[in-house]
Amino acid sequence: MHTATPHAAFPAAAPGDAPIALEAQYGAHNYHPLPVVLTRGAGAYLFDDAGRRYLDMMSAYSAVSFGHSHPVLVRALTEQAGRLAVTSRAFHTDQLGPFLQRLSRMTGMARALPMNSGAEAVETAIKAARKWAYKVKRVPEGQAQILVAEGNFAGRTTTIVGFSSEAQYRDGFGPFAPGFASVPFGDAPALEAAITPHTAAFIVEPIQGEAGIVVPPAGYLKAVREICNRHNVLMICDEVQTGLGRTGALLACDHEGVKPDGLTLGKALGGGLLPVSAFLARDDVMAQFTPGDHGSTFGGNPLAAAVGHAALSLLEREQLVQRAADQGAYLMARLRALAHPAITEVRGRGLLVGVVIDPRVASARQVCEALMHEGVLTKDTHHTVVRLAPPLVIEREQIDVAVQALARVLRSLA
Ligand code: IF1
Repeated sequence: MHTATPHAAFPAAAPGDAPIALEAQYGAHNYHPLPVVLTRGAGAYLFDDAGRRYLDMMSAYSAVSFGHSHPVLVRALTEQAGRLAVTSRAFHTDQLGPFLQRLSRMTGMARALPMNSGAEAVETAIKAARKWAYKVKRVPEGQAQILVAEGNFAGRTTTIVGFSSEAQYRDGFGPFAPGFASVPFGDAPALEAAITPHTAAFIVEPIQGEAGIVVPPAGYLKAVREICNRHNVLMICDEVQTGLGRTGALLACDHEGVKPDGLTLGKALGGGLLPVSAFLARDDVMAQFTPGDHGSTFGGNPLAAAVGHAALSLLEREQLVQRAADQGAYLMARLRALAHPAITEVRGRGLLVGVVIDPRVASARQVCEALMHEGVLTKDTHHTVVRLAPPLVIEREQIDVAVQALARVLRSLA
């Protein structure tokens, strides 16, 4: 009797668009995906359930910088998974220390605290900044303030959406944590004017991703650094999206020669295979964490550490930072050379590029849907911006294919 199949009455999933219907019926509707069902990825390509091939011009919001299923990373993953995957931080492993050393040395930060998602890394930064403010800066208990930039995106936790300037991200999810205030992005004097004796930190993306690939004026990060120094405020850069080569520098802060006091990394840190994030900081900031203050069941697990370590090694070995700079410059030059009237702006840095579409011609979503039919996958942001952020391993010929597809799409929509 025990061998009877308990769910024999349930129909098996049918082929075709059944996966979409199943998501619609059994999932929460918190996303609006393009109508394509992906089954396989390799390098800069994705394949759907009908075997059609697509160029991936989004790379999972920069998480797949190395391309899909990079063999070196898959090997690191499978070898470690077969040996030791998850232990919790109740014990040491042979993988965590070397990973943290590599991560700290590459980024020039003193220490790293591993987490899983980007949002958790930002939450870790918030906790570190507040405790540093109370214990080192001597801000009165409960009064620490953290400044953020308008247009920020740092994840979906209740604390983080509480300081978002996007109404939809907040609507219905309050009450929110106090202790945050916003200043305009790219405006250094506004930051300085907002600082009070209780300000612990300023958290900022060097280039705002979700806001529509917004690049601040030249000199902004340098000015922020000077202001933070002057007022003993921590400069914390959220490089979950911009870090690890995406913008043509290891860190986007490097473009202005600026070193932050705290840094969040995620996405590409997991090699496109696992969620791996980290908060990195200078010594006196990280020293605020003592045993029991903070943690995560999965953070720093040996599987994540092995894959993260392999991803950092690969970044260096394949010189992907320089590659992002070169291919990004080529992509932007090709897009600008289109000189298409429906494109009102091409902006970004490295392989993090936004193409602004004239809303009188089409919405960015319409462009992305049409691009899908041309074999190019990407995602719109803020209704008017088509995001182009392919794997850093993308070839020039593949960039040409994507740009030609965009030109065809714009011609057909105009
Ligand atoms: C979604 C965009 C990208 C981030 C920065 C922290 C996080 C993110 C700078 C949190 C996450 C995401 C998440 C994704 C959409 C997305 C995004 F469309 F909003 F603009 F990447 F470009 N800091 N970014 O960009 O990381 O907790 O998600 O690992 O749908 O929410 P997470």
